[in-house]
Amino acid sequence: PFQPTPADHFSFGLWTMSWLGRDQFGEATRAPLDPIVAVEKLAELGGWGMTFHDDDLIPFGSDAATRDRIIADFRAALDRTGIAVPMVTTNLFSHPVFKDGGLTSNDRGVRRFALRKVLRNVDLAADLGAETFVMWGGREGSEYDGSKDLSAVFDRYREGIDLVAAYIKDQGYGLKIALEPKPNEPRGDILLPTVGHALAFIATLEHGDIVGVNPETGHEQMAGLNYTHGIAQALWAGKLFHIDLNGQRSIKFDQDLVFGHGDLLSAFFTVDLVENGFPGGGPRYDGPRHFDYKPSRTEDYDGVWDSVTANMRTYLILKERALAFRADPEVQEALATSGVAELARPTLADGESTADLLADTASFETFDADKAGERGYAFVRLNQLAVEHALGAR
Ligand code: 3MF
Ligand code: MG
Ligand code: MG
Ligand code: MG
Repeated sequence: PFQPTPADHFSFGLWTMSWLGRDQFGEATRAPLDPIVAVEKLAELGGWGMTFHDDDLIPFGSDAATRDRIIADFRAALDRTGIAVPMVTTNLFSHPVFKDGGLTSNDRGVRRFALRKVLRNVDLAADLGAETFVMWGGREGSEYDGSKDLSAVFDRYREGIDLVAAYIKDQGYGLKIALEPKPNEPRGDILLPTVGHALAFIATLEHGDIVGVNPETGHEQMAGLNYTHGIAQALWAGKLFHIDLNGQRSIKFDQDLVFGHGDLLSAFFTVDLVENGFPGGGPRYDGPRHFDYKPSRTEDYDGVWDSVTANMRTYLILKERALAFRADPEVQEALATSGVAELARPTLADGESTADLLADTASFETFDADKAGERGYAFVRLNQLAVEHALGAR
């Protein structure tokens, strides 16, 4: 059991298994990984999709002939293994040219270069049949508040994203853009730090219809926020285009642990939402189950492959647990006691006006607030049932 198959739609960033363990304080702990080997290994382990930044596959600055050869070899490996490329993203953060940002660098020449790099990669994404184009603005931000015009910076961000979205439409590509929020790291403060900020920004775009979000578990948790709530609001808004699953243990540097190796109970409810949907129905997420994590630098390549499997197994175990939770008659009774389904009922009756509400004395003048305040919601019992299901004790 819990053996992943392509039908599970598990995808991984090429940069995850290829991470060599280089960090702020230490050198690489592993030798480079050939992208072709990564594709073959992912297929062998039951994965479905491989995603990548342009520079993960094609080293920055490669000439056109080298680029074409690398892409041809990669495509051959995809054909051989059946691995899909559901998402592609652009590296606007590694090269020194992007140290003050890509689309929002103070340097206009850098902004134009960044746009060209993105558009070239959009063409590649479409060519490989990707559906989602992720844009993580890791260097879009600052260390010092006085270093940016904090109004112009959003004008430039909007100009850049709208230009890319318009290009996608003009070319007739089926791609959608997913902005990935993160509060900090590598910049001291990154623009669009949370799902909420990104959603508010998208609402100002001219081509926002094809722009949504790609929330990452650890990124929301780095800001002390609830990931499941974040993806729920994005889903509710019709904007959950992609997800980056991983693990994070509280507010600190971006740990990129294996999914479930951070806040396990939060991971349980994330899987519950993705697999079971909202209790009362509503929009569902049907995109890739994508992992964006880093195999710890303590691991050799056996440990890397173990960690790839760990993400998928943890997800499948939590999926089984979440299905059992919702199917348990005791849970259904507890949900009813807690009034969970009551929330799906509109607060005003069908056709009732605000004037009707104001005239309804039962809702205010004779409403017994003290008595209503005595109601026990029994949320603790409900949560204990979730914990017991998550732990396999039921
Ligand atoms: C960094 C990230 C990024 C993005 C990637 C697109 C290097 O914290 O999460 O990965 O996920 O650029 O998915
Ligand atoms: Mg990340
Ligand atoms: Mg992360
Ligand atoms: Mg990510």
